[in-house]
Amino acid sequence: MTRATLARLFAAIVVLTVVIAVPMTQIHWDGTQASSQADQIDTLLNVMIVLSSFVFAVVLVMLGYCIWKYRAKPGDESDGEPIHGNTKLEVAWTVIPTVIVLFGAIYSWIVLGDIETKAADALPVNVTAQQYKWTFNYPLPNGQSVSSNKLVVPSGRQLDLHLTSLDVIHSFWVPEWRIKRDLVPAGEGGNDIDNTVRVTPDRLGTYNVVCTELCGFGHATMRALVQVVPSDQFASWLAKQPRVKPQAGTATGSSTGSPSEYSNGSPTGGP
Ligand SMILES: [Cu+2]
Repeated sequence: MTRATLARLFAAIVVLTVVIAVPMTQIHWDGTQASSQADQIDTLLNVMIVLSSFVFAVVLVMLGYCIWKYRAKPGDESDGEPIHGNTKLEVAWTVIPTVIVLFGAIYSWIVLGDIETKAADALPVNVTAQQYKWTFNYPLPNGQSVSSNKLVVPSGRQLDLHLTSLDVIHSFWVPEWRIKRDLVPAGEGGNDIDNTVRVTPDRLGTYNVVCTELCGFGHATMRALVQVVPSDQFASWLAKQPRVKPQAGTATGSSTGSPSEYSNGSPTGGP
């Protein structure tokens, strides 16, 4: 292969990469950005799209080139040349993908470490999945709790979601928040799978929790409403919800629930 051919192939790969990657990165795959993590995740996704487009372009261009260059002439019934090995090529196609994969792994690791750092005032919510419904439980400081079928959360405050499944594997996903985590049922000896996920909703509105793990016949209907509201509105919503009594044996105070832990400095309606 001459230098000129190599340069032309390289140019074709670059052009094809741009042709694939530019439209792909313009699409908002997961809707509007509604959490403080969304921007970093979208940037990560776009970098991965560009890298994947490059790899795809290399494969397509080399495939097309080989089909054209090494096509059999009409009437040519002879065997191909007996070729074995090409050390330079093999080193290249081992080292380049290794570098790309390592880059992707390290970059993702840094982004995940960054967006999953726990905030001091994180709001704990227990999320329980079962075929085919979601339950959200807000533990209160006095041992009582509030249980809801929709996930109402304050805007601008980190959520510390603890995920449990009662039957099979489900997956918690709010596309606009860009976070997704599996809920794995505890086996013998408890659950050693990472079962918390943190996210900071920063855009008011109504969204959906979507189960994104095929979990049975009702999987497609396994959704729950998410409402992101201002923090004072959240506190008054929480105050109006009926209290769930603590289980026997759980230490509890005599007062009714004080939602002050959830108010984030805003006035609360009181229970
Ligand atoms: Cu499910």
